[in-house]
Amino acid sequence: MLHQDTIAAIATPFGMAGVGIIRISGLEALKIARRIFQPAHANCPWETHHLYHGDIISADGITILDEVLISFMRKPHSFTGEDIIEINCHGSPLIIGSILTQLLELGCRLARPGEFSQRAFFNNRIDLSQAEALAAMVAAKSAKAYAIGLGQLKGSLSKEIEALRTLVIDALAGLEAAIDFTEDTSTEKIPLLPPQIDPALEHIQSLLSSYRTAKVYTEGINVVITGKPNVGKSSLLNTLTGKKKAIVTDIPGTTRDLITDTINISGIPVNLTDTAGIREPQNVIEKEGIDLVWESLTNADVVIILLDCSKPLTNEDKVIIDKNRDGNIIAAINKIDLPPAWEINTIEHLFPREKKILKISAKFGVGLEELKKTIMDLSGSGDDKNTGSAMITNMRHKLAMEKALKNIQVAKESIVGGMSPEFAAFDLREALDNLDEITGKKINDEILDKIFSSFCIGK
Ligand SMILES: Nc1nc2c(ncn2[C@@H]2O[C@H](COP(=O)(O)OP(=O)(O)OP(=O)(O)O)[C@@H](O)[C@H]2O)c(=O)[nH]1
Ligand SMILES: [Mg+2]
Repeated sequence: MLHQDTIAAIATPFGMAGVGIIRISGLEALKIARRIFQPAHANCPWETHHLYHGDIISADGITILDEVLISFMRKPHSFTGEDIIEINCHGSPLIIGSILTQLLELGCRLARPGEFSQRAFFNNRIDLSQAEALAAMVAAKSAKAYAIGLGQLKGSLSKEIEALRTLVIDALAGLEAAIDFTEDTSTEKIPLLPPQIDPALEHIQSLLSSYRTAKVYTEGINVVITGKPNVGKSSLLNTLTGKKKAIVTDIPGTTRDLITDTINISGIPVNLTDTAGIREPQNVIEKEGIDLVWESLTNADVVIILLDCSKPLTNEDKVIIDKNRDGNIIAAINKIDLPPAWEINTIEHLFPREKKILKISAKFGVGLEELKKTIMDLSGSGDDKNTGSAMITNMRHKLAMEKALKNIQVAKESIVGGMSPEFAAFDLREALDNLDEITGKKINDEILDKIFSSFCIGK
């Protein structure tokens, strides 16, 4: 697709920095660059993928706006598949802004969010799943999430989809032959199940099963710290994050709101939530806070139930344990630096046998390495074996993949049930469309616009 207009945008974040980058893409990119760039050396051949040193000159041709390095990537061997110019200027918002203004005056249009990636997609430089991988890399919260995105950008997911398409197309070819055969002879012939159907189903199921692990890498693990008032929940949040995020006092009922922060454990984001202490609320504010706790517990991947070993257990502790006993819980016995009012063996019967019971001191940072390790074990994220292969990280891809799975399953059932092969062929064609939604081979413009508009400007 040939875009007539030339777009420009600032590709680096707003603010002061060593360098700022302005990107231009389109038919006029080189022509416009020549009008504002004065090379330091008389010979400036504008060879593709070369960097030139010189000045950016204002429209009156007299004032030097900045000293820059400028690069040129000639189509089609550029990110967008169009001519691209990148200006590396000094990272002053003032300078970057004035160069951009000048580019707009010379005929560039300000790029919409994600428009460079959208052009790369339309010009077949990348498929839609690769464009989405790029956005995911920019937003990655952990090294592993970034690595998965990079794998997808390099085509790991696209290759899997292509392999799946081949299986479905071959299965369809087998069915179409059976349909022709039926028409030729006017005899009923029950087709055999094409040999590609079961491998295709297994392949999709294995990709779908990667979603849970991938979600841990991309979005992180949600860990909620709960317990009755004053057991040390806020102290634990503060020590784990190394910040004074939450107010700590010896007055029970100090925390009212949910307080969240993210830490990184072994390259995986762990979203911690400190909560109000659970007890019979003493006023409406506390009640609201406690309602929020129950809500946050429903979204928790791991729940830390904190107990205070320096004071006798109460009915409140037992209610909290009881309400969470089926969840992914860790019992953390806090304040072990103080003389104990009870021993671990007196509470073991309150938990299911396999539950982990740890001793910690939130205030003095004792036992926290073991606590972090247990969080990782419980979330299943210590299991690395999947990260090298293609993974599904994107909800849109997951939904399309589930639809493809369903359609292939229905096709299989209708063949096995002895129905005419036309029915199965119809379902397999639907499955192909579902796969093509992922790579963007078949997708409507509205969805495309929605996807790209969530990208950054300049990307
Ligand atoms: N000795 C000792 N004191 C602790 C420890 N952890 C917390 N404390 C103290 O216990 C008191 C309550 O701590 P918080 O962290 O505010 O407890 P909380 O569970 O957040 O309390 P609420 O917000 O009221 O629900 C404070 O005085 C802390 O200093 C610990 O490991 N050892
Ligand atoms: Mg608190």
